[in-house]
Amino acid sequence: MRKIVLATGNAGKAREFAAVLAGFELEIVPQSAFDVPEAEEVGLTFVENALLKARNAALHTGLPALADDSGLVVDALDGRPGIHSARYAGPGADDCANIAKLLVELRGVPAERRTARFVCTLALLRHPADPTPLICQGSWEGLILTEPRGANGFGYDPVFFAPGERRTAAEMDPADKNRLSHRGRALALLRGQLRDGAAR
Ligand code: ITT
Repeated sequence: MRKIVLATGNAGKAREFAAVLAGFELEIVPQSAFDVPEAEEVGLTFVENALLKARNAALHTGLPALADDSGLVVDALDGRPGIHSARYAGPGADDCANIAKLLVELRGVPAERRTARFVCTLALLRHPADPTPLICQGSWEGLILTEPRGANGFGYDPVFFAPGERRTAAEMDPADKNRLSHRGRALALLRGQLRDGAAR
């Protein structure tokens, strides 16, 4: 496989993909290079939405497509914001508004019950009707702080504390985050599958 379209409009994700897939024998073209309309994310799970995004990009470009559906799953909130992570505080909500809503919902929840994980599902479709997509999933365990720390990354990174690292995802340099993160882990699995020739 040579050229594939990356089905995301999220600049933070696109930066991480570019870093992790650099040097791999793939030419990754962002879907912004084509007039791909936004996919309707009507699935109830990360895997359904990743497939919808990849299929939409494959349909509109004629290229194999790789999509990511990801989010933050917080135990004390019964898994919210989950698949609604991008627009948790409402349509068009930015990262600050989403973080603010999360912190309000977790007000009063003690440290030991603030467990959460980032999850990432990748879907690679060779063509829109591909009956055997490659699916790879990764997760990253952490705790939600009571206030933001750090300026790197995107999304909920400033409130996601990685206990093993003793810092938030937004306090890590990009290489460290990519090594540990849900997206980094899912991409490592995908690279393994591609190396084994799974995408032929
Ligand atoms: P695309 O659908 O165009 O890829 P999106 O941002 O709408 O972009 P999702 O529906 O998958 O994508 O939502 C993912 C959200 O989960 C994202 O906007 C962040 O709020 C959060 N998120 C995912 N990965 C993250 C990470 O590595 N660090 C911080 N927040 C993350």
